[in-house]
Amino acid sequence: MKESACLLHTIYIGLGSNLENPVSQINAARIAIGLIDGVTEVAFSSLYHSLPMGPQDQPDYVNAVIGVETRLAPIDLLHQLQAIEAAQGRVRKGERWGARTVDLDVLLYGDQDIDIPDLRVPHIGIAERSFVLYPLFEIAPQLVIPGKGILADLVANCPLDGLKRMA
Ligand code: ROI
Repeated sequence: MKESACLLHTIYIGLGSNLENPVSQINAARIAIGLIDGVTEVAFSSLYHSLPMGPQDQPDYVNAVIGVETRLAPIDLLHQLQAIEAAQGRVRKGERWGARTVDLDVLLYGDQDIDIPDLRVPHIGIAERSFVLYPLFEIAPQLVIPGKGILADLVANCPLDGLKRMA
């Protein structure tokens, strides 16, 4: 990968966990993301306690959003994030929307629209999910989301759905 040929992008990644001590999982993933070669953390939101979206017979979640700068291509970043998920014991059981030790979603990649196998950016549910919008707004209140609009407006129209910022 010829990193030098690529521009520096600001990327936002959503972190979510509801198994095996979610706060530790989120903190471990944050550290691991910062250790990816060519990735620099520029912002990290508070941790948020959230009710499960999707099947209700699973534990509550802890969510956060990290902002990073990198020249890595989207697919290379995705592979690095998948390796972190695997290292933290994430098992994909084929069940859609089931519990997970850690989930790392590329929410935004600069102002790009990306649609390649395994990666849609902006992330598909970004505009409706309180556990994504509120932490993102905390660290990047000025953002405009390609195809969705002004982040502040999306937040204003998104119910909290039980989301609570943790101390
Ligand atoms: N629900 C919440 N509250 N937080 C998440 O990170 C989360 N992630 C998911 C599904 C199963 C959709 N529900 C979630 O992937």
